[in-house]
Amino acid sequence: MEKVKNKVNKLVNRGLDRHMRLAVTGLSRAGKTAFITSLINQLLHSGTNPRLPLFTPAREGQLLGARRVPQGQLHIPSFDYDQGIHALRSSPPSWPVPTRDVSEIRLELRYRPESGPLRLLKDTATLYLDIVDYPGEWLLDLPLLSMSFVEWSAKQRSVLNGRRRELAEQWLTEISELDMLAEADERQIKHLSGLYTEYLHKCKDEAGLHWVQPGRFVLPGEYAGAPVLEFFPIVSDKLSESALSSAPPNSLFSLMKKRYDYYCEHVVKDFYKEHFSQVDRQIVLVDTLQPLNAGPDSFNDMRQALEQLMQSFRYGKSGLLRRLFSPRIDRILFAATKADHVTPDQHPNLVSLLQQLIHEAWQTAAFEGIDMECVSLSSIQATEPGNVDHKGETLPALRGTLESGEAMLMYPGEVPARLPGESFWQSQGFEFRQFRPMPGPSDEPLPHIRIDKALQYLLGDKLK
Ligand SMILES: Nc1nc2c(ncn2[C@@H]2O[C@H](COP(=O)(O)OP(=O)(O)OP(=O)(O)O)[C@@H](O)[C@H]2O)c(=O)[nH]1
Ligand SMILES: [Mg+2]
Repeated sequence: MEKVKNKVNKLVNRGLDRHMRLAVTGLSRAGKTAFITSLINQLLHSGTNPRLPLFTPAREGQLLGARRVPQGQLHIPSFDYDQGIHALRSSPPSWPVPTRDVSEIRLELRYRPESGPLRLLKDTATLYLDIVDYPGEWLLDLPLLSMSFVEWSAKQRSVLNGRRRELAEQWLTEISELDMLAEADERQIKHLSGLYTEYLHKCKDEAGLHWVQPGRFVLPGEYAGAPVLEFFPIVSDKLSESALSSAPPNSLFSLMKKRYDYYCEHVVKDFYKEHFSQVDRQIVLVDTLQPLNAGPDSFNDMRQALEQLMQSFRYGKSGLLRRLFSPRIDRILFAATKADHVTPDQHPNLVSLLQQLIHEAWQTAAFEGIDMECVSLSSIQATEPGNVDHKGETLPALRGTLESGEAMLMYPGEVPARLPGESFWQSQGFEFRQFRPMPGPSDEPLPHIRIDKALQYLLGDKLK
């Protein structure tokens, strides 16, 4: 009898467990991996963590603790939290490495329900939290799903000017004489796709640009070497639509169109279906500081890439994501990352700049009744606020250690509260230096700025 009772209790408990899936989105280098690592770290320490005053369940003691448990999707690699922490706690400390493939982690959070039906049934309850990490580049592929090969090619052609044209020169020269309607030659396609991929790498590495499509070309993951990653946009505008629509099936154009369609259908769609269809909450991380430092081209490119990203994530009935996968997101947090790169007096400007950057997406999501908030945060705080004396005046400053090992006390500059115009770029620089993470004991939670605020917004109500 006792055995049966235990079994029934177990089944009831399991039925009462809650699940939640958090989508961490952001362009490449926005700080996704650092955010996930810090979030896991803070939660794993939550039973005794003094660094979470804004996270009510931890502050009030409802959250009993958290632990890592085997993830639900067994075919996906596990998020390498240990490697990230090891790097951060090494001597000298270093940042987690850039993400090259998708990975996932599941946390089990134990809490004391404070009210509601759960409180009547149990003393403790469980929330399973699933988080996915992936390279930022892959997110920019979502818009491809609403474009044909010809439309996508036209879009690529429209940005091939200025610095991009210079970087694409070799590829452009070699394709200039190409007959798209002639019979396809596999070796030639491989060679030219290689040159196109090189151009994308240069955009990213040499020019610090974000808008790089298709994203898998620069970070192929499991598709490395597969023919689905061998195509390129047609940049000649000499071919009429009717000539293209009647292109022979064995022509270069038809073969590339086929690969593009396959890429959309099997690579892009599958990725979103697998990782974004079940999402409950989303955090959008935006690094505004690095592009502010790099100059107007980089800033505008980041802005454009972010706009594209947010357009794809439209949640309305006509939104691409909704039409394809109908996610049930009810809250989105927009976060300006790496706030420890500026002095605390600049944090309000950081938030207001972010608000301007995501203004349109905000309007759309608000219309759909989705809750939203904007914050500035630092997932892993690498500097401490200090002061400098300048001409008899005491000014706020930052103290930290540069990647080179040099100790530094500096004033990085002011963050514009509005989208920067000509005068900002001409009159004022913003100095962004890469800091090393601060050293610290491995049994203590990582230092951060407002991760507890993010936790409260994303999880607080789920742990009641
Ligand atoms: N100072 C400071 N630097 C940060 C913080 N978060 C991230 N960074 C810096 O930003 C870099 C990129 O952060 P990641 O978390 O790897 O970015 P990501 O979005 O995962 O990038 P991809 O994996 O390439 O898409 C890190 O290597 C750090 O140099 C932070 O809170 N403070
Ligand atoms: Mg990453």
